[in-house]
Formats: sequence, structure tokens, C-alpha cells
Amino acid sequence: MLTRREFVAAGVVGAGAAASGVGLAELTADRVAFANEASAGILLKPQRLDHSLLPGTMTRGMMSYGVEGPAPVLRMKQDEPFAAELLNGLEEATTIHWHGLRIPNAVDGVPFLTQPYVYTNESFRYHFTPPDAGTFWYHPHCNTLEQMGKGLTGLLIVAEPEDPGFDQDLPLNLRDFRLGDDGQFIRQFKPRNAARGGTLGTVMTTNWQVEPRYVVPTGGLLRLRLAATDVTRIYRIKIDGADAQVIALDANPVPRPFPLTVYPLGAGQRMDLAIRLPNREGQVLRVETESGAGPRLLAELVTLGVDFNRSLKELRPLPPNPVPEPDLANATTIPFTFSWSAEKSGVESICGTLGYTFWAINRVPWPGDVPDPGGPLAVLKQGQSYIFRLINETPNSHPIHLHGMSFKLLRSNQRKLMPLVTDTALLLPQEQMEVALVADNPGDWVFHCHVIEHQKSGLTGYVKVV
Ligand SMILES: [Cu+2]
Repeated sequence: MLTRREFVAAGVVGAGAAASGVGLAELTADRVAFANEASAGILLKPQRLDHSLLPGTMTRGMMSYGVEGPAPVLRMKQDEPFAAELLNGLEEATTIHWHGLRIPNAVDGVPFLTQPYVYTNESFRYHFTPPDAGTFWYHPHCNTLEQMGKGLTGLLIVAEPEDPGFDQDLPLNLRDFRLGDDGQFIRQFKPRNAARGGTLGTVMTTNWQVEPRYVVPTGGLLRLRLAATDVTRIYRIKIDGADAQVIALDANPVPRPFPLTVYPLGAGQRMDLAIRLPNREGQVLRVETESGAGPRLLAELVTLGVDFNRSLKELRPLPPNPVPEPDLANATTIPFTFSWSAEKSGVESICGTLGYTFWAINRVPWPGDVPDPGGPLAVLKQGQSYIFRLINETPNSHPIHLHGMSFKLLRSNQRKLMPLVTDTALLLPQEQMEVALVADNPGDWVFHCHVIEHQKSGLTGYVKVV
């Protein structure tokens, strides 16, 4: 019989058990640490590797933060200091951005805006204290279509101070790769798609595996963490074989947990599910994404062992994160219009360009990661409350992500919104949405679409908090 502890370890299949060792430990796919326990921090070394994604083929030139397999799942603890050394093992510049973490601007990882880019064999030290618990992720913010497209996306879990009481915690990194039948990379994007919804991958993966199967405890309580780290895809998540409760979205506990039917997860977004597993051994649950052609399998979960016979009622509710409540009565409203742009040029950049400009925020297409990106979209006064009016003039969906600060969803002209706190809002075609925040984090914060082709062809800007 597996004990609870063994299940916790087994749950991070592909990410492994806790690393011991103090000092600068290199994390690989089968070693993961509560990184902020080690005072000196961890080493994250982006590098090329060959890896088999499709049976019988070896995909050459993938990228990971380690010598083998996908990027390690980083586990931290809320309110405890964390440090990581980025040592660039690529032949091109890179940085690391910590998606969703409300941390100082100097460690936000945006080249030129918050730090110099990090070139081959150079290093950069990131250190911060995560103020919020939940499911986050990390990735480069330089040549992102290429670097993320080839594998540089990893999950980052910040644990609540008190264990909510799950038997297993299973993170799933959902993403595609654009491969030919021979398992080799094909062109990352097609311009006609970049000017529309974005270019989808050809191989769907979960933790770099096609339709993996995980063992889960019979009758146990599972925390399933889903992160859409793909450069394009909007997932429509459903679970077949057990009831699942949505307990958190984009790292923040939902106002009231609700049963999952089908829920959209845009690029950059995350979902935490509480699942009471079936009482019989050998039962199979299917994690799926709904598509036009019917459900597609992302991963299978199969129950194993004697019946734990747990109840969802035994879980401790997730405490809300300490995100300040905006003062709506005294908030200033700022419009942000997301539109198509007719310009068809791109500015050369060390951090890559698609060679096209298709999109704009407030009619200004982002010039790319360049030394002088131009002025901010808005200047916010530190401590003041703001309402961002997000106006989507396009027929495409855009997961709009703000760095450094979380915001609360207020209302939409198309649907009723939960008052969610988030870092990434999925803006539907032609939708107008209002969100609110307290500008409490000084610095220049990038505000962009997380469909990377959109981000890299104009749909980016920044706000300045002073
Ligand atoms: Cu977009």
C-alpha cells in the first residue's frame, strides 16, 4: 500500500522528489526542491537538448532548464525568500519571467525594460519573496516564440503556509510543439495565422508526454494543477470520470468553488482542481480539452491502492491571496484598445522579431524588445486605484497579461464575470471588459497578449507605476 507521502512524490511524475543538497543545486527533470529552503538558491540553465516526444523519433534542438526532460517544477513557499541563478547555456540571449508573481520590477525578466538581456554563458541572479500562493509558471521574455516554442516553459508552485489536506498534488504543464512526422521542428508560425488566432502546434503534450497516464490514490483527494503554457492554444478543460471542483484560477482561490463542466484556459492561464477520486481501484479519469472535433485526451489518471475514502469536506479552504482591494469609488478609468494594425514591418531585435506587425494597443504597435520601446501606455500613481477598460476590436480572443500586479474582474459587455483576481484575462472576440487594481508595485510593467505571435507582432505595451 502506498502511503500518502509516496503518493505526493509519485504525483510529480516527470518532476521527481525533493532534492537534498544545499547551495547551488542544478535542477533536472527528476529533481525538484522547495527551492526557497536553500539559502544560496538554485541554478536554472537553459540549454539545448534532444528528446523523444513522438514514439520512434528524437526531436533535436529542444530547449529546457536542465540537461534532460522538461523544465523542473519549482516549488516555493509563500512569504519565504527564493533565489535562482540564470546561467545561459543557449547560443542566444534570454531572461526569465515569473508569470503571475507580484515581485519587484528589477526581477521581472523583461529585457531592456527591467534588466539587460543575458547572453551566452552570462548569468543573472533573481531573488524575491513570493507574496501569493498558488499555481504559477516561468518562461523567457526574449525570443519567446522560439524559446518557449522549443520547450522553455515550467511550472512554479507556491505552497500555502498550511497544507490544505490533499493526498496528492499533480502539476500538468499543457503545451503543444510544432513538429513534422519525423519529430523535427517545423516553422514556428505562419504569418496569416499570426494575423488571426495564432498558429497551433501539431503535437499536444502534457509534461512533454503525449497522453501520459498517472497513478492516483483510490478514494483520495487530488489537487490537479493545470497550466496552459502553450504559445497559442486556448484549452477547454473538462474531466471525465469524476466530479472536479474548480478551487483556484490563475493562482487565486475562486470566490466560491464550483463544479467543472468545461472551462476555457487561455495561453498563460492556470486552473487548480480538487478531485475526489473514485472508490474503486483501476478507475480511469480522463483530462480532456474540448475541440470542434470532440474531446481530445490530455492525460489519464488511474486509481491505485486501497480506498482512502476521503471527503472534499476534509479540505481546508484556500486562503485568499493578499492582493489589495481597489477603491472603485475613487478609481480612474483608463481605456486600452486592442486592434489590428495594417503595418507590415518588424524592428530587428536581439530578442527576436517575427518580421511583421499585425496588432496594436491604443493604436500603437509595440516595436519589439528594443532599447527604446517608446513611452508607457499609461502612468499610474502608486497606491491609487484604476479601472482598466479592455476593448477588443478584433474577431480573435486574447489572453491579456499584466506583469507585477494582479487585477480583479469587474464586468463585461458579453457575459457575467466572477469577481476573480487574476494576472491574465481571456478577452473574447469584440468583448469589452473592465478590471480593477491598486497600482501598488512601482516600475515599468509589460501588458500584453499571451498568444506569443500577437505579443511579438504588436500586441504589447507597458504601464508605468510611479
Ligand atoms: Cu492575442
